[in-house]
Parts: sequence; C-alpha cells; structure tokens
Amino acid sequence: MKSKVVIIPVPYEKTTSYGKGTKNGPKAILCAFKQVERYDIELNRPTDNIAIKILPAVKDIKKINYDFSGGNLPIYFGGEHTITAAIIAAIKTSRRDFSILHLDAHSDLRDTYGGTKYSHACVMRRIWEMGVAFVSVGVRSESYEESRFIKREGIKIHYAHQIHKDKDWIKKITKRLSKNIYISFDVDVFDPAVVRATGTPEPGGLTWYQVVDLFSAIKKANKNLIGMDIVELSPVKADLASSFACAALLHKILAIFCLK
Ligand SMILES: [Mn+2]
Repeated sequence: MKSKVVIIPVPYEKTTSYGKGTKNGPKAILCAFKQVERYDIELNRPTDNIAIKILPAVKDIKKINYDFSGGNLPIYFGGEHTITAAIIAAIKTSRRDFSILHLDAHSDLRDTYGGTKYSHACVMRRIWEMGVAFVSVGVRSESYEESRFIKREGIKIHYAHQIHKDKDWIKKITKRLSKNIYISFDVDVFDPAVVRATGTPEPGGLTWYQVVDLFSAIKKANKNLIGMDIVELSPVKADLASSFACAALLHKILAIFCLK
C-alpha cells in the first residue's frame, strides 16, 4: 500500500488561559498550506508527490484515533495542547515502542490548572503519568511548583537559555530519543518573530533554522516518525505570518521525513 500523510484537524478549545482562538488553528494552517510551494529548495526535491489525506475534524477528543497502518503518518492539528494527552493514550493502545519529542515554551507539568487536570498547562503531566518517555525542548517558562516536580522526578528538560549557549544541543537531544518518535509541537516554542499568534507567547524562543536543523539531525540519525501534532496556533487575521509559518513547518516535516 502506498504510504500517505493523514491530517486530522482537532479544533478543541476548552481551557485556554490567556489568548483565545486556538479552535480556529486547523482551518488557518490548511488555508495557508495551499500557498506553500511544493518544492524544498534546501533538499532540491519536489514534494507534490507526497499523498496527503485530510480527515473530517474531530471535535470530541475522546474520539481521537491513531492509525499508522499501511505506512500512514498521522499529523494532528490543534486546537489546544490538551489534545496530545488523548492522542498519546490512543497510540498507547497499539504500541509502546516510542518516545515523544515535546517542543514548547512551557513545561506543561502542572498537576492541575484553572481547577482542571485536563488543562493545556497540564498535558505533559498527564503523559508523564502514562509512563511514556518524553524529551522537552525550548522551555522558557514554568512555575516554581513545576520546577520542584522536575527536580524531584529527575526529568531532564532542554531549556531555551541552555540551547542558546550550547552548540551541541541538537546532538544531546537526538541521543536521548528512541528509534520511533512522536513529535508534539506547541507553536509557542518558536520565537514570537516566527509565530506570535498563540495563546501564551514567550520571548526567547527557537528560530526557524534551529527547528529545521533539529528535525534534519533527527532524520539523519535514522529516527522513525510515527506521528505528530501542531498545536496552539490562535490565528489572527492581520497576522498571516504565524499561520503561514505553521503551514511551512508542515511542509518542512513532509520534505524531511516523507520523501522516499
Ligand atoms: Mn506552550
């Protein structure tokens, strides 16, 4: 069977705490993606031969499915970050041989936030409870309570300020990932110069090329991408750059991981 990328829009928004509108994220990324050239200059490869199937939106996160059969690569568009806990729970029903590369400005390790355990600010805590290994990258904001939890549990986070000063940061991260990886990409990991239309923007984020270099190194290390999400875009009409950056990110992922 011919492999294909399967895009699953998940316009879920229940617990956004600051800027609103992430339920409009999937539509904005798909709309911007129509404008992205299907050719990667760096790789000198056209990408229009990659089959892409767009599924109907999933509004109830309890109904999230994961189907990797026949070489399908599922890519979920949020929506708020909470959806990742539902995705990982779905993946876990069929496989356990993977780790998560979590890119985010926030560690998302609070036990509860705003009175709920299912806040976008708690998603990695829920995943930690599932016992799935993860590597968090680009964090530059967390609570004191989270920092104590991280130290107590021996969780290793690649903070943005460390990446900023370490020329070996990519090597260190790649080394920690298992063969099969799932990427959870909170778009606020980018510096606001790249994406600023997001609910909780933070200064000092990753640049476009830092992200591209990280993904290229992961591919070069022969990692196998088993799924991905792009979450927390809160599109603003006057800010085409943020939506377009997310669509360009999708294209970069396709070029790096999906060309045969
Ligand atoms: Mn975040």
